[in-house]
Amino acid sequence: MRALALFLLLTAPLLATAHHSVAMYDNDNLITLSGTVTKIEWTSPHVFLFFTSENDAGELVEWSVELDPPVLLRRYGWRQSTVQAGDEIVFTGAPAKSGAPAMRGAIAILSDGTELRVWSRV
Ligand SMILES: [Cu+2]
Repeated sequence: MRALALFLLLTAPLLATAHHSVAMYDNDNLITLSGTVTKIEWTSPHVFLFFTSENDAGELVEWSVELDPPVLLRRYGWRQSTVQAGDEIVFTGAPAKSGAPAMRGAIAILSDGTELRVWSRV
């Protein structure tokens, strides 16, 4: 029983990563963008955060960021109150191969400089 619990504890992050394909993202070419949070949705199996960022033409574009499941984010130090709409944020993540303004998050830097992981591997 104890061995099973330990096994589940050790493999949970792997299962969480594997259950949902990240093939739609360019995981070998991470990008970093700064912007302003518009909303965060604490949904399962994945949390989504939206922020607006200025593109090269000076236009505001809304990006969606896919984060790990809520249970893993809490392990990385996230709470529901960590990020609010209007907060400045910097995201490093894997952009969608389609060219859509979407990414799989890897690391977030909050407005106070705190760096928080958002996925079990970068
Ligand atoms: Cu998933």
